[in-house]
Amino acid sequence: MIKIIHTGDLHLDAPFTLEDPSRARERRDELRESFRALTAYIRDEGIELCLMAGDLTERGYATKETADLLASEFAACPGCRFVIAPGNHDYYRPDGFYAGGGFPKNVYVFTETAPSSFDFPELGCTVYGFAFTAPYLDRNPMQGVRPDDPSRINVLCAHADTSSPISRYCPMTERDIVDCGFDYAALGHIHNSRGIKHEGNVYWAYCGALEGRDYSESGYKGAITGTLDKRDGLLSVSLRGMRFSRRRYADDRLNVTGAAEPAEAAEALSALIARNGYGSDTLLRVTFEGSVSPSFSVSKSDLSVAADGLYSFEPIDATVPLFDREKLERDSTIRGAFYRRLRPDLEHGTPEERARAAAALRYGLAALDGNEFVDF
Ligand SMILES: [Mn+2]
Repeated sequence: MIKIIHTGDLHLDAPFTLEDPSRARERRDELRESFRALTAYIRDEGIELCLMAGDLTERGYATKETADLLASEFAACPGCRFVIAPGNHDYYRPDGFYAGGGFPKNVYVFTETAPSSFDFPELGCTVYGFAFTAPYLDRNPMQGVRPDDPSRINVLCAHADTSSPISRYCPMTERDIVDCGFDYAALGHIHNSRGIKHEGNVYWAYCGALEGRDYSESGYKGAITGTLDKRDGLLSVSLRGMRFSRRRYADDRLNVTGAAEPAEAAEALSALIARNGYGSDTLLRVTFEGSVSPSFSVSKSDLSVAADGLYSFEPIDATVPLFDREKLERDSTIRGAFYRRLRPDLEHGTPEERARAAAALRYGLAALDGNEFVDF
């Protein structure tokens, strides 16, 4: 039985796009902390094999400091073998990071696109894989490759894309994975893990990113860990996801139909935050939607008290000022005519057309009412 952990898509040194530059720096440091938490776990649990499925660093941003961090953390886990399959960001170059990284002896890096393997007889395990050697890899090098010795625990560690057969990032279908017949395929590239899949005795998973970096990478992130065992040809796999991320992105929606006052949006936001347990670990974005009074609009300053306990907060106003639409429908003045002119876009437009028409209605009705519209 071997104890493994599967990580990847760390993107150490990645820039975080946050409004506040000090927060962006803090997030970069926290990402390093998450990696240190992972290596601490490796030590504490006696993990024997760490599969690193590419994109350890961000292209163009990897620093000497990051190389030193990786080397020192690997060295601090002498009982664990680290196998690295470079991806499209940290692709292998003879003059690059991995070639001259000064990594300790327990680090094994794939260096070419042709399939190769590292054998660990003491674990009864062989790890197959390949490296990106450029930002793109248009074909799947593992096609037709089978494990040499079926009595071993045979693992694939690879940066590959199962989402499209024409991907430029090593297109690999789930059928390809099953056909290869590895016991476990530890994959990287897709930053949101979809859990551990299997067909028959072939298991595979994306570990996902270690820390989310934007709202498209929402939820807690981490690694996959557990055991692989094979006795008398009988495979047993026991793996689970484990959180290592310090924070999470959350992208939520709030329907505020009928709202006329900013306080109503604040109240709805407070309830949402309480309901979903969003706290100081959460970077929350909320899209406000629904038909509202034409005088209503969403502004960050009105919501700052409600959002106070969050790490960061970003509101998006997608409300439509249609709350008194029946009245506008019957309105025979220029207000009604203005509304009816905008109605097709408000009701059937693309999201951009709707947003533009909604803004036009707000500004227009406010102007017709003799109010100067104050935009925040
Ligand atoms: Mn990646």
